[in-house]
Amino acid sequence: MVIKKAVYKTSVVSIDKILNDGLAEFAFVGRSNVGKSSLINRLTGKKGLAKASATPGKTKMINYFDINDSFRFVDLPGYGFAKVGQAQKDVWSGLIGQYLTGSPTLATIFVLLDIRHTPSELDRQMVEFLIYNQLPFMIVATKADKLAKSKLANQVKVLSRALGIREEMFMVVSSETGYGIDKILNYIEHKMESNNE
Ligand SMILES: Nc1nc2c(ncn2[C@@H]2O[C@H](COP(=O)(O)OP(=O)(O)O)[C@@H](O)[C@H]2O)c(=O)[nH]1
Ligand SMILES: [Mg+2]
Repeated sequence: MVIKKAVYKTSVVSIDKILNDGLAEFAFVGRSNVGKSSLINRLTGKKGLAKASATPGKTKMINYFDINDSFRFVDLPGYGFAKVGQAQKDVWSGLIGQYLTGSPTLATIFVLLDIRHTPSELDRQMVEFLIYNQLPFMIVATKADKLAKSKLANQVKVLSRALGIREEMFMVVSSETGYGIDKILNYIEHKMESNNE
């Protein structure tokens, strides 16, 4: 698929403001700094679309982008800022959790993990939450350019075992080099086709 048009739509900070107009949504979740905004920029070919890196304000919002006038990308707040404890547990009962369980047109949730790191407790909780709620998700292992190509496949095995998720659910990408970006675009294209059947 080619993304010809990508425009910022809006940002919301409370659940009563989430969009609900029937457009299919592809959401991006993961800890802060894992590469959510960079991936959206790379997929759309628009460098400044989702502000990459530390813009603290935006990171607490749900940011929507309209793609090809036919679906949306949704940049979700990063988890992992707060210290472990009550504040952290509230992530799932808070905005992210409410968005994920309250968005009937969610086509896929892309869960981003840094390919170099063992999944954190919060990554594990996220995956459990998605499985428990029977939500459609895929795992995206980011920053592939930071590892030798020969090590990528084995690292996917490691992550797959750590999470108890089959390897077929993993896509490996680099927003830096563009590695794996076509796979995600193809995946989205197929998902949209099957949505329209
Ligand atoms: N080397 C490398 N750096 C990346 C990649 N993706 C993101 N980054 C860097 O990681 C940092 C956080 O990225 P960002 O997209 O803002 O993460 P977010 O907080 O999940 O939205 C920034 O400094 C990016 O330049 C990648 O594929 N390769
Ligand atoms: Mg971001």
